[in-house]
Amino acid sequence: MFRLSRLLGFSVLLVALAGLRPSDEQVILYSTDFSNLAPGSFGQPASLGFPEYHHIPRKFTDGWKIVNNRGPEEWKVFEVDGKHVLNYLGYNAEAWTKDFIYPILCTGDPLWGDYSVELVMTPLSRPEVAAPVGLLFRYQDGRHYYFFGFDAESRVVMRYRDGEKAFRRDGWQNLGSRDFTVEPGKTYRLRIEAFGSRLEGLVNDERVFTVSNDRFSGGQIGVLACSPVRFHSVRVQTTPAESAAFVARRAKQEAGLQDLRRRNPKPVLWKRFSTPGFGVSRALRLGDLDGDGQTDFLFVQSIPFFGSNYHQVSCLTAVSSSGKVLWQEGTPNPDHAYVSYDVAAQVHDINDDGRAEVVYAHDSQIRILEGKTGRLLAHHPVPGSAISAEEMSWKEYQHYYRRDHLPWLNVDCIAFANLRGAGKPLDIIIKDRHTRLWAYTNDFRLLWTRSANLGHFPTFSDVDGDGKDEVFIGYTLFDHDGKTLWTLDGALEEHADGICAGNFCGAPAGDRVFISASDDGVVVVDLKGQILKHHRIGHAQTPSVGQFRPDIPGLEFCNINYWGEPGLITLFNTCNGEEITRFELIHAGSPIMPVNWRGNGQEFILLSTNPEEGGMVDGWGRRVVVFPADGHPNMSYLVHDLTGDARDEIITWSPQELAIYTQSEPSAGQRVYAPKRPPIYNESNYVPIVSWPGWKER
Ligand SMILES: [Ca+2]
Ligand SMILES: [Ca+2]
Ligand SMILES: [Ca+2]
Ligand SMILES: [Ca+2]
Repeated sequence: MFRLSRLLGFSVLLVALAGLRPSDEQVILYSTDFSNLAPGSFGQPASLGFPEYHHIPRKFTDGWKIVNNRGPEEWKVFEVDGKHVLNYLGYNAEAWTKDFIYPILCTGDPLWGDYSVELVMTPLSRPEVAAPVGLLFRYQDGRHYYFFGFDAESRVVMRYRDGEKAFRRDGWQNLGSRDFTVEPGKTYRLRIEAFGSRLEGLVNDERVFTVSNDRFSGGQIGVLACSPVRFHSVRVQTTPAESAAFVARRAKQEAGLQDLRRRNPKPVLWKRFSTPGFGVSRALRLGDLDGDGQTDFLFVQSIPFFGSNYHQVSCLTAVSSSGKVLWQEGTPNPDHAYVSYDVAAQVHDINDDGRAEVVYAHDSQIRILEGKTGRLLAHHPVPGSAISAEEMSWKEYQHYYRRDHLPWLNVDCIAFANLRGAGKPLDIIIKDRHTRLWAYTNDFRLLWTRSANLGHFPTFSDVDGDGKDEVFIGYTLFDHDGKTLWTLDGALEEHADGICAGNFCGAPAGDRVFISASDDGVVVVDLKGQILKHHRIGHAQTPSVGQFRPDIPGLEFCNINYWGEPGLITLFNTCNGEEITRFELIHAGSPIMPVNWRGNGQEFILLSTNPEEGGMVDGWGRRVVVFPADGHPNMSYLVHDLTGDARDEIITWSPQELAIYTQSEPSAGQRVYAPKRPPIYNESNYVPIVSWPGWKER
């Protein structure tokens, strides 16, 4: 999004355009010939780290944003005859992207309304293998926009996209299509005039479509490329009246945003310490390791293998609440800071003696260390890795390597539940990636093991009220004894990235299961496993539930997309399962976390702690809290109340250091919002964060 200063600084050029409308003076909203881009890779990541749960900045792209994260490396800038051109040099033919995810760049302002766009481009692909290339206008997000350009089979088309029709099938709605011989290597000038509902498309000044459509009334512009193409220049223009109206809209929005920000506490630094050599990416655990009542930190380094889909823990470093190293197990190495999977390590009182242990998988063992000292208390063998004959779900995940390539289980994650009815979470679930789970007692007697399409991390809830937790994982609900209560493995296609259950609405019989189901979208299920709603919103990733919209009954389910259109956030009403709103502020899909920042009952959504791209967003998609540009680490982040006032602190770190932000002022009022969160002993890069309502009297 452009900043206001930049917006007001744009050169208001008035040009009389021959052939458009004789008397129309035009204002240039945006113009580029790509000369500001350096030849070479376009928009590549600027640092190490897996963007699924980290903030990874990209190198300078002159205001252009890469919407899609399948194949962004195929965008390249070349210098040809002294001029810079932007090329897309991939084929969008892979199973993961074909026909439902498109390589897209966008730029401009969401508040742009009526305008014309001119794109000069040279298709490069042979006609028989060509795929869509062209321009986007009135872009809303990575799944909603108009397209005008060349399609396969020598056609010029105008259409709009409305999400997805069915599993991995795009939601194109055709507005116009006609034969057009596209010569590879020849340069074409595509022009769109979008004024009100009248949409006109021209190729080389020839008007090919004039249609009336009002699906989207304004938005950014972009380019779309599914086969090799070269872009030379882009220009966006509008009338002086529309330009003035846009500037007024922008100023009004900015003033409103500044007002909202003024009403919120500012993030102020509370603690900051360095983590020399032992620091991590998103492989941090919280817990009171030394038993002094304050929350401490466990940094987990690991060495990846099998294409970074598996890993071995290499170093644990326990650090006190004040930043002092308590103990270390293994050899620290900054090269081992990065993860691209879950982390099989937790802090939990597994032996029920009132003191925390560290429970982690290492090689062929589960090891239990004393939290205060790191002393080895116990170790237990992990299960063998053999795949049984009736086990089928591993076939879904062959790209992760079969677990039986090793003789023992490479443990994906560890979670604690109350399966036996002890009244405490003294039972253990471990799993592979992602087809079998094992349930153990806290002295590692096997309770049961099952296979299903598991996805990532389990959540637990005693939904039948017998004092024993049921296990929600993947598309399946297991009873406490491992009995399958229901499964949607046959009904859905892909895998669950996050599942959570409960009465989020608060109404009688309001229990629901919400699944962020990767390419299956968001699925709303009742407690008997009946699908009530199915929203095909793209690759649905780690969700959260919180009080993001106090004006709407119940809590809101908040999903962020990752693969495909990362950063697209959609809110759902947990009472009726319907979509409330969606917004795409950034093109990164890190887990979104509810933040009890004000303590007044309204929660915000943490995007990241990056000063420019991050911040906290309210349930209307407004960035209402921003972080200071003070050089703080902002690769990874967690939300947790550390000061004891019920409002959340933001823990933010990089492999080099860790910082904690708290509010600039105390909360007002007789009581403070004090939501109940998932237990910190069940931390995961895939755990849905359900923020249950609660209040604390002062
Ligand atoms: Ca402590
Ligand atoms: Ca203990
Ligand atoms: Ca139960
Ligand atoms: Ca606090």
